[in-house]
Amino acid sequence: MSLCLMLFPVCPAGWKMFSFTCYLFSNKIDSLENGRKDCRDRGADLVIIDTVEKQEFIFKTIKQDIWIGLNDREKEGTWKWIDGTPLTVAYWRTGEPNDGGGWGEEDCVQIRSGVNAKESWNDVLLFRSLSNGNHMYVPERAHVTLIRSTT
Ligand SMILES: [Ca+2]
Ligand SMILES: [Ca+2]
Repeated sequence: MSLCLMLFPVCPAGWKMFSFTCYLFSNKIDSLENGRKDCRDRGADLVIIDTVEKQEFIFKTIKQDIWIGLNDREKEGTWKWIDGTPLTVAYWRTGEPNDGGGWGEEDCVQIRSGVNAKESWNDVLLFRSLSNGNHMYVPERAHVTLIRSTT
């Protein structure tokens, strides 16, 4: 008789797994602040992009622009992730970040869908008044449940 024990990570129903982290592509559209609150209510937070693989995964899965957890609200031009880590590798659109280019202070970041994966970030106003200020958001949940399977 042989017994095989395996540990494998699982995500809650409806969430997608990538690299041992769960993502919910719910197509929900809201303001950055409401989006972040919804993420946190789910035990998650806005997406943090720390590898090129993750950038490509998120980019290819989204159907519209999304908020990500990056901002320079504390100090203009100093980009920080919502977990406090500084930005090291970025995927800005050409000409971005432009801090609004005179239209206002852009301190929050969206990933534009339908452009190039590695050139898709744009800094935007927290409350966009020029156009629709609501984007989709993708909760990212770092913790996965480990369950033990015996076969
Ligand atoms: Ca800014
Ligand atoms: Ca911009």
